[in-house]
Amino acid sequence: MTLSEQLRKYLVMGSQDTDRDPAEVLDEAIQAGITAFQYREKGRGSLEGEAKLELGRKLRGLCRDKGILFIVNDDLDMVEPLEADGVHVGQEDISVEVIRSQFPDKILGLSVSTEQEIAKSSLEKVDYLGAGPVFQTSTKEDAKPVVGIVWIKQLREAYRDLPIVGIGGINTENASSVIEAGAAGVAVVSAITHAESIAEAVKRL
Ligand code: TZP
Ligand code: MG
Repeated sequence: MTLSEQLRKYLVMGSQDTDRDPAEVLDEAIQAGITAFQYREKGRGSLEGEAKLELGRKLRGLCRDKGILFIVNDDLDMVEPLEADGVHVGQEDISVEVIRSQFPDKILGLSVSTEQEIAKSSLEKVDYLGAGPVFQTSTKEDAKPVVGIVWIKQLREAYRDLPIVGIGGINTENASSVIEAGAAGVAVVSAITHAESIAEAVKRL
């Protein structure tokens, strides 16, 4: 599978995103057909320290068993302990140059929301772009202004060789518009973690 194919249905989740056991949620999502997972333990109610690492190990194990990409969000110090396939960072995090020199072989994803962010980022160091929030989201409290489908199209035209993953407010109704705009995949939190039926939601995505 190419990286683009692996990024197709990308679940992003931490314990704060579900009232259930996150391992159960991830397991159901994997069985239903997600292709990638990002461990994003962040925001109100999230775990810290050893508990965070412990849950990470459990989720990592599930992904390894099923050959699902396992990416950690921001926490560079979890990459090695969890033997992550990669790391996803935003603009507020350490620069991608530094991360690339520290992890030459890991998959590196970078969130971009504006032209200014693009201008100050070394895109040649990254393996894929996270673009969003495409639609309104209530999952991330400090989310940037909505960028819309048009941002996916712009990135697609400007960076032909970089897979793009849309994120933010993507659900079973609007996911196809994100792919049609040129995204390799859709990254979702609540469309899966708050679904009545995870199996159904993943299939419809
Ligand atoms: N980054 C930009 S929007 C977002 C993140 C992590 C949250 C997406 O959550 P949802 O529930 O899929 O809108
Ligand atoms: Mg970040």
